[in-house]
Order: sequence, then structure tokens, then C-alpha cells
Amino acid sequence: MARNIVIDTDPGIDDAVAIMASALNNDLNILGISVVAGNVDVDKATSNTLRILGFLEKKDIPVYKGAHRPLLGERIDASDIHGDDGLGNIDLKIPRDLKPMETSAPQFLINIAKEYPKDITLVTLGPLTNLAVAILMDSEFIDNINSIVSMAGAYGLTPYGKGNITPKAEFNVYTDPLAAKIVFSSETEKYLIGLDITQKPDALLNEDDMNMLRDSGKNGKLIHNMLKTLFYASGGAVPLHDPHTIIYLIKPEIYKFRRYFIDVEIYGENTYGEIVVDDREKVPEWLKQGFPSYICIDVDGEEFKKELFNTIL
Ligand SMILES: [Ca+2]
Repeated sequence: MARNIVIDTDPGIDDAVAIMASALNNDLNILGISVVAGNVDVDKATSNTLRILGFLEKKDIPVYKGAHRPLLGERIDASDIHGDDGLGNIDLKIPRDLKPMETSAPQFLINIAKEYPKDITLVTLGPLTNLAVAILMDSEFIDNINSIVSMAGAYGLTPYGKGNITPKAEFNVYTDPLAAKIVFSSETEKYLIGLDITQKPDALLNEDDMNMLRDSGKNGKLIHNMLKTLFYASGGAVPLHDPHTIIYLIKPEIYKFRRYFIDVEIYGENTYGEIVVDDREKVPEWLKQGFPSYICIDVDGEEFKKELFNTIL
């Protein structure tokens, strides 16, 4: 039986690729997509979700618009990376019959978790504002979720686990560290996939991958078009962060996780949005700081790309 998932996202080029991979895999059943401000503002991110679903002809997946700003700090976007439209300035229209639902994203998350208790894997690809609001609104919400799989954070557990906004902070956490703190301290199983593995050299898209995408069918061509400006601006090797969450669900054996107690820095001048990992080995758990999560510490990058291309192309 297919696994029920809900995706919370801020498309975003790599979000779009993750949505494509999840929608095209028969072992995953997308119950809905909630949208949050992140890479672009929430209206553009919602439009982009609808554009991708229209392109895939998956018009039956409901889309819910969520938070337009973070719980903490001013909204910061990443249109310098993802283009003004958030998808690399591609020519892709929203089909006229596609609109977001009336219900807000946090309310949808609460409702769907009640409807499918302990039967939903919540996949997050953006700042964690919608989840934090759902946690604050409904004390039973998090108990109803089976597990959370998030692309978020830089943990310093591999040579690649350094920040991409500041030396210490990754975008999805930096842009709403309070939301991340609320979600990461919640009592559910959390699998956190961060820059420690998404920036690993063998997981980056290289020139051969780009040429292969360009010369493949319509799905590959769309990915090539979204990525090409960013790819050449970044010197010929580009990470695809968000799709790791989906490939982890499809092929968990190529990922390695370890359990750590973690917390999020929300006050620091130079460390704002940093994830503090309590990796002290000889300290008993009851003395450790933060809350436990499973942190991704390795991936077979070649296998990641192979599985991603197999799913999408
Ligand atoms: Ca994202």
C-alpha cells in the first residue's frame, strides 16, 4: 500500500524537483501540499506549486496557502538563487482551473492529521512556520503525525555541513529559527536531512547530468530549464537539497542517520539559526541539551541521482 505523505514547501527549484519525484512515484500518496513563504513570497510559492502540478497533470492534489511571514524576524527570500519567479524564470503557466483551497495551510495540516492519525509522513522542504503554527494551534496535532522528514539545517557533522546563509545557518532554519525550534522540540520521530549530505560532492548535479536532462523527455527538459542559470552561475556543480527527502522515503538504504540531541540558536549575533548538536559521547542523555532527532550523516550520492532520474525521467 502506498505511504501517505503531506508536503510543506516553498517552491523553489529544488522543491519543484522534489514535488515531481513524489508525484511520479507510485509508492507515495500525496494527500495535500501546504505552502509557506521561503524561497519566494507565499503567493508566488503557491502559484509555483500549481504550475508544477499542472505541468505533471496531477490536478487532483489539493494545495493550501500558509504563512506569509516567519514567527521570528523579517521575511528573507532566495530569489537571487531561484530567479524572480522562484523557478528559474521558466515559461510555465498555471492552468486556469487550478486554484489553492480555501482552508489555510496550518488548519489543513491539523485536519488531515486528525483524519489519518499516525498514518502520515510529513515532508518539509521550506521554513517550518506552518508546522509550528499547527503545533501551537492544536495540542494533539503532533501526536497524530507518524514522522517528520525535513530538509533543514547544517549540523557540522560532515565537512559539507556548513551554513549557506551564514557560516553556521542553513536557509530553512535561518529564515524562521523559532519555528524550527518548536518543531525540533516536538515529541515525534524526526528525520533531518541537511547540508551535511546535500552538499556532498557526489550528490551534486554535474555537467553530464545537465546534458542528460536537456536531452531527455519533457520532465528532464523542465528541470534543465529551471536549473540552467543557477548551474552555470555556480560554476558547474549544483546541489539539489529538497529531493533528498523524497528519495530517502523511496530508497532509505542509501542514507545513514544518527540520533542526536539538538536545539536551535534564536538569539545569537553570529550564530542566529545555528543548530547546536550535543555530540558529547560520554555525557548521559539526561544531561544533554535539546531534544533527540535523527540527523542524516551520509548518502550514496551517485545512487541518489540514479534513483531521482529513474523516478522523474
Ligand atoms: Ca525549499
